[in-house]
Amino acid sequence: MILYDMADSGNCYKPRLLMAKLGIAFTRVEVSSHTGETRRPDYVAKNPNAMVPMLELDDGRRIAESNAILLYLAEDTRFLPADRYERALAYQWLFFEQYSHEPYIAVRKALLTFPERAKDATPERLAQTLERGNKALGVMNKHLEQNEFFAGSYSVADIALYAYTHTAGMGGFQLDAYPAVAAWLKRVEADKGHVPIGWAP
Ligand SMILES: N[C@@H](CCC(=O)N[C@@H](CS)C(=O)NCC(=O)O)C(=O)O
Repeated sequence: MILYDMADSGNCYKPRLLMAKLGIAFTRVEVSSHTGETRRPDYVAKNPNAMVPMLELDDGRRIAESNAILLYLAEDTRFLPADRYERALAYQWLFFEQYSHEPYIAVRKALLTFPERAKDATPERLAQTLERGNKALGVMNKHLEQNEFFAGSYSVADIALYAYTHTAGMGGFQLDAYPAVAAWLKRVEADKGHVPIGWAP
């Protein structure tokens, strides 16, 4: 399989982390948004949404959207709960990650650390992403005060939420204010086969 990937992207880290844990061999092709490669016509022909990650299967079929890739890879493994209710919880947190978490926590980090995004880092945008990102961290903290993981045991939901939560400090979020989240980050890192964001096959 080929993963169209970007080394410092949390969205791309999600499938990389799961493939590392599953011991799945893959080729990674760097397509960086920093240099505009995601918008190159040959890449847009493959993914009209002009984003990474994208997984290309051995037969040439392709899957975009990080959480869809996670669900594809996790089928019949311990990373997708067998129990119907817990599986629904995993979906719940995957959708939460994309709608209520990533657009604020990932985006604020990009606004503050990616030179090409600096022009978008207006005071209004920084204030909005800070407020909504903190709301998401609060929701996670509340859940994690009562639960070890997001959907029963460690699952794709933890992978998806870990990807940008562990670097939230780079976006100006104070993780110390969310002790249950901080403790969960350590549990995720202690799960068998964990690799850091910089890992590549
Ligand atoms: N919802 C998508 C978001 C992917 C996304 O935002 N990818 C960024 C890199 S982290 C990207 O490719 N941006 C392209 C660009 O800005 O040109 C997913 O979860 O895969």
